[in-house]
Amino acid sequence: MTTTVTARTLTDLYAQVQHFYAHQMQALDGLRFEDYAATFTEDGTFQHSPDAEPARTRPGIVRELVEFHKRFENDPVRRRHWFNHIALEPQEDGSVRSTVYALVVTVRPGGKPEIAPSCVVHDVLEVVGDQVLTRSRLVTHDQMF
Ligand code: SDN
Repeated sequence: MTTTVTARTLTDLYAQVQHFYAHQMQALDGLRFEDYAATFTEDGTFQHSPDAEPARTRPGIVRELVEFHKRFENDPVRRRHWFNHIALEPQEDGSVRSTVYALVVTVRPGGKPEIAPSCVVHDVLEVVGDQVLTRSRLVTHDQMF
């Protein structure tokens, strides 16, 4: 069954999107890049930094993340992306604009958490029944102004 966004309460949608983001970002932080890419539409786009080219399609997103994470090859590090202040705006076409604050927390063995960068995530989500997918994601960084 297909349910349009307009037929739902915002509360239901909000819980659904929070649940989606929890699984999506735990895939990224667990370095499960194929699982992360599978949370995008087939033709999805992903730009994690303003100075990076947008990655397109699921295989393109995996390639970009593998490339980006090479910088941590000899650097034992755990990174976690914390999402907060998720603001949703359902659109006429059934998609949902989602604007989210994100902090990237980095921890090295025995070290203290470092918080950087501080970001704003600009997503367009496709919500069809029980399924949420990211159609596009642009991440802006607060230090770049
Ligand atoms: O997927 C995200 C990201 C992300 O992938 C990021 C990456 O490096 C790979 C969702 C929401 C926010 C982000 C933020 C980043 C930060 C970016 C650059 C960096 O850590 O220096």
